[in-house]
Amino acid sequence: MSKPKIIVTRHVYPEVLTYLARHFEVTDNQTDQVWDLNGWTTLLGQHDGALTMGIEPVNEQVLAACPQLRICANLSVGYNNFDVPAMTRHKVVATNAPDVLTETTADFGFGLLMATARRITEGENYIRRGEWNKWRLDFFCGAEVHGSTLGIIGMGRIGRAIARRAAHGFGMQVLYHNRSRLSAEHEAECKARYVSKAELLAQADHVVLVVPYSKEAHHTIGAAELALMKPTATLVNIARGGIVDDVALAKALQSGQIAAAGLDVFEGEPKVHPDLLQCSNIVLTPHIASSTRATRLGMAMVAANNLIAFFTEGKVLTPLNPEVLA
Ligand code: 8YV
Repeated sequence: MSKPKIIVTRHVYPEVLTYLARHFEVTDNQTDQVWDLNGWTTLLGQHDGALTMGIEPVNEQVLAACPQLRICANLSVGYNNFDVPAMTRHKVVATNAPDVLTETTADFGFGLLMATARRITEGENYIRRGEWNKWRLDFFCGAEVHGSTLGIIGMGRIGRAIARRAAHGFGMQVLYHNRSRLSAEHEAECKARYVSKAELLAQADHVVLVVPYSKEAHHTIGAAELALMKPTATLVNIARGGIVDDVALAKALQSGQIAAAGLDVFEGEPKVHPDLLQCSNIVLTPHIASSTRATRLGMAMVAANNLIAFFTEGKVLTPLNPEVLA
């Protein structure tokens, strides 16, 4: 019997391809080309399954052109590239890769908070420009992290992992806002207090965004929200571009409405809004919060195992639309 045909949409570690090749006829993209929508749709239409990176659109228009397709397995935990209801209508299984990246991403979120609050890259850039010629008492004075108040918007697995670091490692007060309140057990574990978004923004010294992207979450932080924050506050976004209104943020950073921002994700990335690039009180990273070799390999393996389980046993490990399997 011929093997199912799957496509791996971008460069992956070779061991992932070796593993997949035991079960599938694999089309890889080890030259890491970025296909346009037509190219992507045409290629996807020639396969039974896809290992996707969380950025390729799988929507009504794409699905209509891919009648052979049965499953798309994201290696990311975020799945805003999928139109899940459309996938369900087309009987295409959708999976993501939760858990495997939680601690690594929380480490990064905390690192970005530290770098932003303590102005680490501003200091580095100053040295690189050759401007450092004497020490000053108020040199790159930043904001305290230990003992301060952290507000987390989006209290899923990654939010809770950041809260644990903050409460237990740095003695921070943790406030959170989420669609639903956590169980008493989870609140106690990360010593976190549920508050409204407005209260969180007004009280927090540092705000970290870990909310998944959805239409409802678009511009969770815009001009009105930035206006509620303390002028000394730090904003960190490791969630998705579009959760923050980048233009409003650039204005708030330039006018001193808030002190600093750390951004790993951007509206329209890999493009970054030029107004943000003009701000010195900002730390920018290119969507790398989960990027360690072990974690990225683990994420790819979760996606690979979803594809294998689906084609060999008719089930998956981390379904987003289990009704398709039923
Ligand atoms: C991924 C992420 O690296 O898992 C997610 O949702 O944002 C990252 O960890 C990214 O989505 C890959 O495209």
